Amino acid sequence: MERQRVTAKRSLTEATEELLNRQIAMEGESSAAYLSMASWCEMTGYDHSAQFLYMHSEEERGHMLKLFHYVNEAGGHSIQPEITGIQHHFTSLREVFESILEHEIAVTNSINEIVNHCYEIKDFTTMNFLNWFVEEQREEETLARRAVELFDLIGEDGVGLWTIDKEILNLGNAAAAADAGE
Ligand code: OFO
Repeated sequence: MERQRVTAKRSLTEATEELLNRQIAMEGESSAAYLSMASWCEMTGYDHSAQFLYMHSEEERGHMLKLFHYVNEAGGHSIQPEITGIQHHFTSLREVFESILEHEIAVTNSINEIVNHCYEIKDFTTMNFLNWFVEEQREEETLARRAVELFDLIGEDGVGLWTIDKEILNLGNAAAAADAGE
């Protein structure tokens, strides 16, 4: 027999729970998408970008778990998302990073919508919790934008792509070091 929820009362609304579960799915999709990109990069010989993306995929799983624990601790039910439709093939390294930038902008918009919802219903607890994601998205977007800029700054001809591949990992390592020093 299914175990009943012990605490029936909670301040988390069903609407907020649903929005947070959608965000859980989005972070899970990010993790899966970046893992798939890491595989393509490794298979294509972009080893540094692959390393960056393997790390990034782990980071996204961390984001998903942060939300997962919050929803359950707030008296809700975190749902493990079904993840399908992941892209496995790419035409270029530039395409990989352009789609990361687009994806991160979509994640920022999604977080902002949930924060706005929390503000409107005065759920300041969840709003406060989401502040971490607001700041994280600022960093994630900057990182993705810097990676895309490398393609025009360095140029893809000659040893260009080889250099871009190395610089992408440098960007990732610098961001990780900055996070660790926080
Ligand atoms: Fe979770 O920040 Fe990227 O998607």
